[in-house]
Amino acid sequence: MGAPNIADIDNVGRFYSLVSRSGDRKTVIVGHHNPDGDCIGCLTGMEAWIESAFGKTGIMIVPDSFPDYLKFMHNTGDILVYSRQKDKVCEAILGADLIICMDFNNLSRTEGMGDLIAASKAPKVLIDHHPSPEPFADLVFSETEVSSASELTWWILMAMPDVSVPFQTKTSLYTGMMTDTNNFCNTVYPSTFLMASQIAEAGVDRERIQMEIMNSFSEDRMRLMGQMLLCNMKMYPELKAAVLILDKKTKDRFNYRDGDSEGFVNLPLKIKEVEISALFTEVDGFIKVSLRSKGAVSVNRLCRQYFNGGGHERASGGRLYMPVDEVADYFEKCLREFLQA
Ligand SMILES: [Mn+2]
Repeated sequence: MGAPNIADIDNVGRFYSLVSRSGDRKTVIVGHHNPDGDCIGCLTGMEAWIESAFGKTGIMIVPDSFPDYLKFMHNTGDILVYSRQKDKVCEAILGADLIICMDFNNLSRTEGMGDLIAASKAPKVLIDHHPSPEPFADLVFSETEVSSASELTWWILMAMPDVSVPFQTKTSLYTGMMTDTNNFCNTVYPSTFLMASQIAEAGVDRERIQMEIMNSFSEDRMRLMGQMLLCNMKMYPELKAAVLILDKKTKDRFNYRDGDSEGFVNLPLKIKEVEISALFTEVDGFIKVSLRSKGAVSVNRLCRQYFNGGGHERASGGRLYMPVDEVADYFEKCLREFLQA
Protein backbone atom coordinates (compact mmCIF):
# COMPACT_ATOMS: atom_id res chain seq x y z
CA MET A 1 0.00 0.00 0.00
CA GLY A 2 1.40 3.39 -0.98
CA ALA A 3 0.70 6.94 0.04
CA PRO A 4 -2.88 8.07 -0.53
CA ASN A 5 -3.46 9.92 -3.76
CA ILE A 6 -4.50 13.12 -2.06
CA ALA A 7 -1.99 15.73 -3.04
CA ASP A 8 -2.44 16.54 -6.74
CA ILE A 9 1.06 16.47 -8.18
CA ASP A 10 0.62 19.64 -10.30
CA ASN A 11 -0.56 21.52 -7.24
CA VAL A 12 2.38 20.20 -5.25
CA GLY A 13 4.71 21.54 -7.95
CA ARG A 14 2.97 24.92 -7.87
CA PHE A 15 3.24 25.02 -4.10
CA TYR A 16 6.93 24.16 -4.21
CA SER A 17 7.68 26.93 -6.67
CA LEU A 18 5.61 29.49 -4.71
CA VAL A 19 7.61 28.73 -1.56
CA SER A 20 10.93 28.66 -3.41
CA ARG A 21 10.27 32.10 -4.97
CA SER A 22 9.11 33.70 -1.71
CA GLY A 23 11.68 35.86 0.11
CA ASP A 24 13.25 35.46 3.54
CA ARG A 25 10.64 36.29 6.23
CA LYS A 26 8.10 36.85 3.45
CA THR A 27 6.20 33.57 3.76
CA VAL A 28 3.51 33.95 6.37
CA ILE A 29 2.01 30.76 7.85
CA VAL A 30 -1.34 31.31 9.54
CA GLY A 31 -3.24 29.13 12.02
CA HIS A 32 -6.69 29.33 13.58
CA HIS A 33 -8.32 30.80 16.68
CA ASN A 34 -7.77 28.70 19.84
CA PRO A 35 -4.75 26.97 18.31
CA ASP A 36 -4.65 23.24 19.05
CA GLY A 37 -1.99 20.58 18.54
CA ASP A 38 -2.82 20.14 14.86
CA CYS A 39 -2.61 23.88 14.23
CA ILE A 40 0.72 24.37 16.00
CA GLY A 41 1.99 21.09 14.54
CA CYS A 42 1.30 22.23 10.94
CA LEU A 43 2.67 25.72 11.42
CA THR A 44 5.92 24.67 13.05
CA GLY A 45 6.28 21.64 10.77
CA MET A 46 5.88 23.80 7.67
CA GLU A 47 8.24 26.49 8.95
CA ALA A 48 10.95 23.96 9.80
CA TRP A 49 10.63 22.45 6.30
CA ILE A 50 10.93 25.88 4.64
CA GLU A 51 14.05 26.58 6.71
CA SER A 52 15.70 23.30 5.81
CA ALA A 53 14.64 23.16 2.16
CA PHE A 54 15.32 26.79 1.21
CA GLY A 55 17.51 28.24 3.96
CA LYS A 56 15.07 31.01 4.78
CA THR A 57 12.66 31.78 7.58
CA GLY A 58 8.88 31.86 7.49
CA ILE A 59 6.73 33.84 9.92
CA MET A 60 4.17 31.87 11.94
CA ILE A 61 1.03 33.66 13.15
CA VAL A 62 -1.94 32.60 15.29
CA PRO A 63 -4.93 34.74 16.37
CA ASP A 64 -4.60 34.06 20.11
CA SER A 65 -2.42 32.22 22.59
CA PHE A 66 -1.92 28.45 22.70
CA PRO A 67 -1.41 26.01 25.60
CA ASP A 68 2.00 25.53 27.24
CA TYR A 69 2.08 21.79 26.52
CA LEU A 70 2.51 22.56 22.79
CA LYS A 71 5.60 24.69 23.34
CA PHE A 72 8.08 21.83 22.95
CA MET A 73 7.69 21.97 19.17
CA HIS A 74 10.04 23.78 16.76
CA ASN A 75 10.52 27.53 17.37
CA THR A 76 7.17 28.08 19.07
CA GLY A 77 8.73 31.06 20.84
CA ASP A 78 8.81 32.84 17.46
CA ILE A 79 5.08 32.41 16.76
CA LEU A 80 3.38 35.82 16.60
CA VAL A 81 0.12 36.06 18.55
CA TYR A 82 -2.25 38.57 16.97
CA SER A 83 -4.23 39.36 20.15
CA ARG A 84 -1.09 40.78 21.83
CA GLN A 85 1.23 41.64 18.89
CA LYS A 86 -1.12 43.39 16.44
CA ASP A 87 1.55 45.70 14.97
CA LYS A 88 4.03 42.94 14.23
CA VAL A 89 1.31 40.76 12.71
CA CYS A 90 0.02 43.58 10.46
CA GLU A 91 3.57 44.30 9.33
CA ALA A 92 4.16 40.62 8.53
CA ILE A 93 0.94 40.23 6.53
CA LEU A 94 1.44 43.52 4.66
CA GLY A 95 4.99 42.47 3.76
CA ALA A 96 4.10 38.90 2.78
CA ASP A 97 4.66 37.56 -0.70
CA LEU A 98 3.05 34.22 0.18
CA ILE A 99 0.40 33.32 2.76
CA ILE A 100 -0.11 29.68 3.79
CA CYS A 101 -3.33 29.08 5.72
CA MET A 102 -3.43 25.83 7.69
CA ASP A 103 -6.07 23.78 9.50
CA PHE A 104 -9.08 26.06 8.89
CA ASN A 105 -11.66 26.41 6.12
CA ASN A 106 -12.88 29.95 6.66
CA LEU A 107 -11.08 33.26 7.21
CA SER A 108 -13.43 34.06 10.09
CA ARG A 109 -11.48 31.38 12.03
CA THR A 110 -8.53 33.80 12.10
CA GLU A 111 -10.60 36.40 14.00
CA GLY A 112 -9.46 39.98 13.37
CA MET A 113 -6.76 38.93 10.89
CA GLY A 114 -9.29 37.73 8.30
CA ASP A 115 -9.74 41.12 6.61
CA LEU A 116 -5.99 41.72 6.48
CA ILE A 117 -5.39 38.35 4.85
CA ALA A 118 -8.25 38.81 2.39
CA ALA A 119 -6.89 42.25 1.42
CA SER A 120 -3.34 40.99 0.82
CA LYS A 121 -2.26 40.68 -2.83
CA ALA A 122 0.09 37.80 -1.95
CA PRO A 123 -0.89 34.39 -3.32
CA LYS A 124 -2.71 32.30 -0.71
CA VAL A 125 -2.43 28.58 -0.18
CA LEU A 126 -4.91 26.61 1.90
CA ILE A 127 -3.98 23.28 3.50
CA ASP A 128 -6.96 21.94 5.41
CA HIS A 129 -9.10 18.94 6.29
CA HIS A 130 -12.47 20.56 7.11
CA PRO A 131 -15.41 20.24 4.71
CA SER A 132 -16.51 23.00 2.29
CA PRO A 133 -13.66 25.53 2.40
CA GLU A 134 -14.51 29.14 1.68
CA PRO A 135 -13.01 30.07 -1.74
CA PHE A 136 -10.40 32.61 -0.61
CA ALA A 137 -7.19 30.80 -1.59
CA ASP A 138 -5.41 30.62 -4.97
CA LEU A 139 -4.11 27.12 -4.37
CA VAL A 140 -6.18 24.70 -2.32
CA PHE A 141 -5.27 21.41 -0.68
CA SER A 142 -8.55 20.40 0.91
CA GLU A 143 -9.04 16.79 1.90
CA THR A 144 -11.50 15.48 4.48
CA GLU A 145 -10.43 11.82 4.31
CA VAL A 146 -7.33 12.41 6.43
CA SER A 147 -6.89 12.58 10.18
CA SER A 148 -5.59 16.12 10.36
CA ALA A 149 -4.08 19.05 8.52
CA SER A 150 -0.74 17.75 9.81
CA GLU A 151 -1.28 14.48 7.98
CA LEU A 152 -2.26 16.29 4.78
CA THR A 153 0.90 18.39 5.10
CA TRP A 154 2.94 15.20 5.45
CA TRP A 155 1.54 13.80 2.18
CA ILE A 156 2.15 17.09 0.39
CA LEU A 157 5.79 17.07 1.54
CA MET A 158 6.12 13.40 0.57
CA ALA A 159 4.98 14.31 -2.96
CA MET A 160 7.63 17.03 -3.28
CA PRO A 161 10.44 16.74 -5.83
CA ASP A 162 12.90 16.94 -2.93
CA VAL A 163 11.53 14.78 -0.11
CA SER A 164 14.07 15.45 2.60
CA VAL A 165 11.98 16.43 5.59
CA PRO A 166 13.74 17.69 8.72
CA PHE A 167 13.41 16.02 12.08
CA GLN A 168 11.54 18.96 13.63
CA THR A 169 8.91 18.75 10.89
CA LYS A 170 8.42 15.05 11.59
CA THR A 171 8.05 15.71 15.33
CA SER A 172 5.55 18.53 14.73
CA LEU A 173 3.40 16.72 12.16
CA TYR A 174 3.34 13.55 14.26
CA THR A 175 2.20 15.61 17.26
CA GLY A 176 -0.50 17.35 15.20
CA MET A 177 -1.82 14.05 13.90
CA MET A 178 -1.69 12.44 17.33
CA THR A 179 -3.61 15.24 19.04
CA ASP A 180 -6.25 15.64 16.31
CA THR A 181 -7.00 11.91 16.41
CA ASN A 182 -7.17 12.03 20.22
CA ASN A 183 -4.21 9.64 20.35
CA PHE A 184 -5.28 7.38 17.47
CA CYS A 185 -8.94 7.15 18.56
CA ASN A 186 -10.94 9.28 16.11
CA THR A 187 -10.77 9.85 12.34
CA VAL A 188 -7.84 7.50 11.83
CA TYR A 189 -7.42 6.27 8.25
CA PRO A 190 -5.04 3.64 6.84
CA SER A 191 -2.97 6.57 5.53
CA THR A 192 -2.71 7.86 9.10
CA PHE A 193 -0.99 4.68 10.28
CA LEU A 194 1.22 4.77 7.21
CA MET A 195 2.31 8.30 8.08
CA ALA A 196 2.88 7.29 11.72
CA SER A 197 4.91 4.31 10.62
CA GLN A 198 7.08 6.34 8.24
CA ILE A 199 7.76 8.93 10.93
CA ALA A 200 8.42 6.27 13.57
CA GLU A 201 10.91 4.63 11.22
CA ALA A 202 12.75 7.95 10.98
CA GLY A 203 13.42 7.73 14.70
CA VAL A 204 11.19 10.48 16.05
CA ASP A 205 10.97 10.29 19.84
CA ARG A 206 7.36 9.14 20.20
CA GLU A 207 7.73 8.52 23.92
CA ARG A 208 8.75 12.10 24.51
CA ILE A 209 5.86 13.43 22.39
CA GLN A 210 3.49 11.19 24.32
CA MET A 211 4.87 12.54 27.63
CA GLU A 212 4.67 16.18 26.55
CA ILE A 213 1.07 15.84 25.33
CA MET A 214 -0.56 13.24 27.59
CA ASN A 215 1.34 13.46 30.89
CA SER A 216 2.05 17.15 31.37
CA PHE A 217 -1.08 18.37 33.10
CA SER A 218 -1.15 20.56 36.19
CA GLU A 219 -2.75 19.44 39.44
CA ASP A 220 -5.38 22.18 38.95
CA ARG A 221 -6.30 20.77 35.56
CA MET A 222 -6.79 17.24 36.92
CA ARG A 223 -8.95 18.52 39.77
CA LEU A 224 -10.94 20.67 37.32
CA MET A 225 -11.66 17.54 35.29
CA GLY A 226 -12.91 15.81 38.45
CA GLN A 227 -15.15 18.77 39.25
CA MET A 228 -16.56 18.84 35.70
CA LEU A 229 -17.50 15.15 35.77
CA LEU A 230 -18.84 15.15 39.32
CA CYS A 231 -20.75 18.44 39.42
CA ASN A 232 -20.84 20.17 36.03
CA MET A 233 -22.14 17.35 33.80
CA LYS A 234 -25.82 17.11 32.95
CA MET A 235 -27.33 13.98 31.41
CA TYR A 236 -30.22 13.81 28.93
CA PRO A 237 -30.89 10.04 28.73
CA GLU A 238 -33.79 10.21 26.28
CA LEU A 239 -31.69 12.32 23.90
CA LYS A 240 -28.59 10.13 24.44
CA ALA A 241 -26.74 13.31 25.23
CA ALA A 242 -24.58 14.86 27.95
CA VAL A 243 -23.59 18.47 28.56
CA LEU A 244 -20.55 19.85 30.37
CA ILE A 245 -20.65 23.46 31.53
CA LEU A 246 -17.40 25.28 32.26
CA ASP A 247 -18.42 28.64 33.70
CA LYS A 248 -16.18 31.47 34.88
CA LYS A 249 -16.71 30.62 38.54
CA THR A 250 -15.38 27.10 37.98
CA LYS A 251 -12.49 28.41 35.89
CA ASP A 252 -11.44 30.80 38.66
CA ARG A 253 -11.69 28.14 41.34
CA PHE A 254 -9.21 25.90 39.49
CA ASN A 255 -6.92 28.68 38.15
CA TYR A 256 -7.93 27.87 34.58
CA ARG A 257 -5.27 28.28 31.88
CA ASP A 258 -5.50 28.02 28.09
CA GLY A 259 -5.79 24.41 27.02
CA ASP A 260 -6.89 23.07 30.42
CA SER A 261 -10.24 21.93 28.99
CA GLU A 262 -8.65 20.21 25.98
CA GLY A 263 -10.30 16.80 25.54
CA PHE A 264 -13.05 17.38 28.14
CA VAL A 265 -15.75 17.24 25.46
CA ASN A 266 -14.76 13.66 24.64
CA LEU A 267 -15.21 12.43 28.23
CA PRO A 268 -19.02 11.96 28.27
CA LEU A 269 -18.75 9.82 25.11
CA LYS A 270 -17.03 7.21 27.26
CA ILE A 271 -20.46 6.54 28.81
CA LYS A 272 -22.07 3.71 26.86
CA GLU A 273 -25.45 5.37 26.36
CA VAL A 274 -24.13 8.83 25.41
CA GLU A 275 -23.93 9.51 21.67
CA ILE A 276 -23.74 13.30 21.67
CA SER A 277 -21.61 15.37 23.97
CA ALA A 278 -21.43 19.14 24.36
CA LEU A 279 -18.98 21.37 26.21
CA PHE A 280 -20.01 24.97 26.80
CA THR A 281 -17.25 27.27 28.01
CA GLU A 282 -17.92 30.78 29.27
CA VAL A 283 -15.39 33.25 27.83
CA ASP A 284 -15.43 37.05 27.52
CA GLY A 285 -18.41 38.09 25.41
CA PHE A 286 -19.76 34.68 24.40
CA ILE A 287 -20.07 30.98 25.14
CA LYS A 288 -17.68 28.72 23.29
CA VAL A 289 -19.43 25.59 21.98
CA SER A 290 -17.81 22.19 21.33
CA LEU A 291 -19.88 19.27 20.12
CA ARG A 292 -18.96 15.62 19.59
CA SER A 293 -20.86 12.62 18.28
CA LYS A 294 -19.99 8.94 18.32
CA GLY A 295 -23.06 7.83 16.36
CA ALA A 296 -24.93 8.86 13.23
CA VAL A 297 -25.90 12.36 14.39
CA SER A 298 -24.09 15.06 12.40
CA VAL A 299 -22.89 17.65 14.89
CA ASN A 300 -21.65 19.63 11.90
CA ARG A 301 -25.29 20.20 10.82
CA LEU A 302 -26.44 20.67 14.41
CA CYS A 303 -23.77 23.30 14.91
CA ARG A 304 -24.54 25.14 11.68
CA GLN A 305 -28.25 25.20 12.48
CA TYR A 306 -28.23 26.27 16.13
CA PHE A 307 -24.75 27.14 17.39
CA ASN A 308 -23.24 29.60 14.87
CA GLY A 309 -20.50 27.26 13.74
CA GLY A 310 -19.70 23.96 12.07
CA GLY A 311 -16.79 21.64 11.47
CA HIS A 312 -16.63 17.90 10.98
CA GLU A 313 -19.51 15.40 11.06
CA ARG A 314 -18.46 14.11 14.49
CA ALA A 315 -16.57 17.12 15.89
CA SER A 316 -17.79 20.70 15.59
CA GLY A 317 -17.59 24.03 17.29
CA GLY A 318 -19.50 27.29 17.47
CA ARG A 319 -20.58 30.21 19.63
CA LEU A 320 -23.60 31.26 21.66
CA TYR A 321 -24.50 34.70 22.87
CA MET A 322 -26.57 34.15 26.04
CA PRO A 323 -26.05 33.87 29.80
CA VAL A 324 -24.24 30.68 30.75
CA ASP A 325 -27.09 29.44 32.94
CA GLU A 326 -29.47 29.36 29.94
CA VAL A 327 -27.20 27.30 27.73
CA ALA A 328 -28.18 23.80 28.91
CA ASP A 329 -31.91 24.42 28.35
CA TYR A 330 -31.20 25.92 24.92
CA PHE A 331 -29.15 22.85 23.99
CA GLU A 332 -31.90 20.48 25.11
CA LYS A 333 -34.56 22.37 23.13
CA CYS A 334 -32.43 22.53 19.96
CA LEU A 335 -31.32 18.92 20.06
CA ARG A 336 -34.91 17.74 20.57
CA GLU A 337 -36.06 19.79 17.56
CA PHE A 338 -33.07 18.64 15.47
CA LEU A 339 -33.63 14.94 16.21
CA GLN A 340 -37.34 15.19 15.40
CA ALA A 341 -36.77 16.95 12.06
MN1 LIG B 1 -7.20 19.93 12.61
